[in-house]
Amino acid sequence: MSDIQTHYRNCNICEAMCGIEVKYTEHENKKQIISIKGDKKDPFSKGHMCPKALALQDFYEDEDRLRTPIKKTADGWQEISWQEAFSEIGEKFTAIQSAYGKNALGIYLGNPNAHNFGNALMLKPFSKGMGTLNRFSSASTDQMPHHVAANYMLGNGMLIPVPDIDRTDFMLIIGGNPVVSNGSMMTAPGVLGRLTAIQKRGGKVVVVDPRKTKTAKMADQHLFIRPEKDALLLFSIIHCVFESANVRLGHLAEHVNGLAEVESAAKDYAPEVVADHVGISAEEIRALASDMLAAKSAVCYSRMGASTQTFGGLCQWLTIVLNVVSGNFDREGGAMFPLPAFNLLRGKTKGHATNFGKYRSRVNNLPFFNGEFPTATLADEILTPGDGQIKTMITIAGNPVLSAPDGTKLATAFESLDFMVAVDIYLNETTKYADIILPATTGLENSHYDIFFHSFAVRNTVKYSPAMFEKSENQLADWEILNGIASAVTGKPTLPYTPEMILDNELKAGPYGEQGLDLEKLKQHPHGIDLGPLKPALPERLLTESGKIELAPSLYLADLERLNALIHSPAKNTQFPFELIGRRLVKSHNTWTQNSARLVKGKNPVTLEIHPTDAENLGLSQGQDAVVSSPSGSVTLPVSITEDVLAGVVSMPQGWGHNQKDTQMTVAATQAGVSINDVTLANRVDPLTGNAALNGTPVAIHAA
Ligand SMILES: Nc1nc2c(c(=O)[nH]1)N[C@H]1C(S)=C(S)[C@@H](COP(=O)(O)OP(=O)(O)OC[C@H]3O[C@@H](n4cnc5c(=O)[nH]c(N)nc54)[C@H](O)[C@@H]3O)O[C@H]1N2
Ligand SMILES: Nc1nc2c(c(=O)[nH]1)N[C@H]1C(S)=C(S)[C@@H](COP(=O)(O)OP(=O)(O)OC[C@H]3O[C@@H](n4cnc5c(=O)[nH]c(N)nc54)[C@H](O)[C@@H]3O)O[C@H]1N2
Ligand code: SF4
Ligand SMILES: [Mo]
Repeated sequence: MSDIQTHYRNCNICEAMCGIEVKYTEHENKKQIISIKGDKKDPFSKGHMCPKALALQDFYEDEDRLRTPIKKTADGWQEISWQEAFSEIGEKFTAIQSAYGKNALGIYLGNPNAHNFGNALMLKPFSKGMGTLNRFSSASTDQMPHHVAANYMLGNGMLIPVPDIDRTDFMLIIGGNPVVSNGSMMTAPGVLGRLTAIQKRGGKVVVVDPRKTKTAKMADQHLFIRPEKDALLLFSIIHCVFESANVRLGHLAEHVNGLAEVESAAKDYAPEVVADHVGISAEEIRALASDMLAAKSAVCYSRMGASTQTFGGLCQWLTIVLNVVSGNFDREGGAMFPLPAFNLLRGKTKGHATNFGKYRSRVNNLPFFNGEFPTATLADEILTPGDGQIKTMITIAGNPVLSAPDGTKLATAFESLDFMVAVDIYLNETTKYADIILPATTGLENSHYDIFFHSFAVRNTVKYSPAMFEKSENQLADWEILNGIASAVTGKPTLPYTPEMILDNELKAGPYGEQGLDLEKLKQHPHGIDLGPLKPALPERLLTESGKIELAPSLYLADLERLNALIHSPAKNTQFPFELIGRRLVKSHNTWTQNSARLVKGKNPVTLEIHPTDAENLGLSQGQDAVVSSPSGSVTLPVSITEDVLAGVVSMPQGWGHNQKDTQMTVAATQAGVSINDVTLANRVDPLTGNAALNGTPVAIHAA
């Protein structure tokens, strides 16, 4: 058929940045999608995509998706004009901030912002412009410990090393399940292929996880670890590196501070000391260390399981330490630094690093970092009266009622606000508390450039995607909505430029600008351009004041007392004896993709995985309902009895629970499941970084 046309772009659902090819027809200015496939000519993803990309069509066509601003009235939700919406928001925010102070406005930013070209550029100036310090985001229910470690050790929170997966001979994965998540803080489209390639070239993949995940199943070795004991394991491996006199700093020898402090600290964590606590034998730990050291190149990569836990800060610090001391830092096959075409670190000078903890949160004394306070404390900041209390909120592409610890408490908090605004595409568990919802264009309606994830990519590539669908007259992009709000509140837009103008400037000023890279060139290369493998970049790109890698920043050493308590006074929780961990599913992304019928068809995936011995002790049989409870609440869901989880540990999916009244995600409601965050605890954080400790939640289980 001759009228079939093709649109090339990147899928922007997750961090993998897969190139896709969308076939469509066009009649009377209306485009109809025929197919979505992986783009074989994308130099990075080479045709790979996952089932979620197909749902981009569903999100575009979704009848539940909001397309005009709506306002809550006594007679229910009513459509209003953008102008009406902006002026009411302007009036309310201004009145509340004048009465109670600037910090009376709270801002919460969710995960899709990181995948949204316009907002990735506009949110920082927008948030600053609103004059409040009460800013929160999903970063602190996720990767904050990575930013803190990079900040202290390398001089900037965004200077984060990524595993050189395509050249490594040994990959140690701690608390990550990239085969399902498609990689995180490691943009590596088609990651399963990249992992298998390690094995094909004679290398080894080792997974450390309390659950035998899909990644663990394909790996050469899987070690079950007790939740939240990763810092002990990492220290113990580092101990072995020193003990066997295998510290190899290579080209970094003159550029490392704090080696002696690390060596001395590591003395306390011999494999024999930590083994029982970690649940991995001393022999296995020693073998792991010597395997890593024997490999031609090796890298330790640790993710969600090792950051959203009470020792997340220490884990991310020790991951970098291990890569440095084992001689695998800034080196082919080790942990390396991407050089993105839009370089977020352009112009940054040494010693500028953010003043961590310059402010402390009012109620729980948690650190402000990277322009925000930890989300775990948001509910308390709203519910606790006093000077500085949050009275009004705006959520932007976030669903913290389902995604943040103790979501039910957050729902109560949102309900108590004087006024709330949500910039979102759905009427969901969070946005239902808003007084006004402002729906943005999404997915295929937006142009796209990945501002953030090129900075974490395992190869340097670059790509711009134009919008496929033209937005209708009454629609606005997220960044245009932010400008509308900013203008109504402050009298001027957040930024007077379009995202495309900023991109073009940055490309020209960036590391490939001299080679003629600009937006025009990207438009001529719809599949993207390959810029080559990662290259060694240190010490030149270090941004610490000393110009060196800071291996032993004092705040980490100060946190060791807490780690030592794990060994010397281990606590047993008799009331809540199980440890709850989360899991991700292939066909859902966090809380928001469940309104796609093709993604939620089939058996309900929201089950509680439990070990056969535990199930037997509790008298639970396959498929029977169990109640999971903690001090914050309880949920009831069917059990799935499996040896894939460690005894004493239970696992349930994150991102579910679309069963609430007054929401409108009709497809999602048919397979609602329950929300894990009805039982996680807002007061369980990593005190070092303030990151939520979503994994390892102590819970009780009994038959329903
Ligand atoms: N227990 C537990 N909790 C977790 C996790 C876990 O592993 N376990 N994972 C954590 C992690 S890693 C993360 S990142 C967070 C995510 O936490 P959140 O970011 O709060 O949750 P999301 O589901 O990503 O919410 C996305 C929201 O954005 C809306 N949306 C989607 N697309 C668009 C768009 O184009 N524009 C606008 N304006 N809105 C849009 C959706 O409707 C939805 O309301 O959850 C965290 N919570
Ligand atoms: N399909 C799909 N893909 C996604 C998402 C999704 O919802 N669905 N979400 C995206 C987002 S926002 C993110 S941040 C990434 C996350 O990407 P990953 O970190 O790769 O994904 P998780 O599945 O959260 O992996 C965490 C692993 O840690 C394990 N774990 C839990 N507690 C511990 C512990 O104490 N120690 C150790 N060692 N392991 C532990 C869990 O069993 C799990 O296997 O995935 C992204 N990709
Ligand atoms: S892995 Fe799937 S969701 Fe992630 S970018 Fe690729 S196609 Fe999209
Ligand atoms: Mo995330």
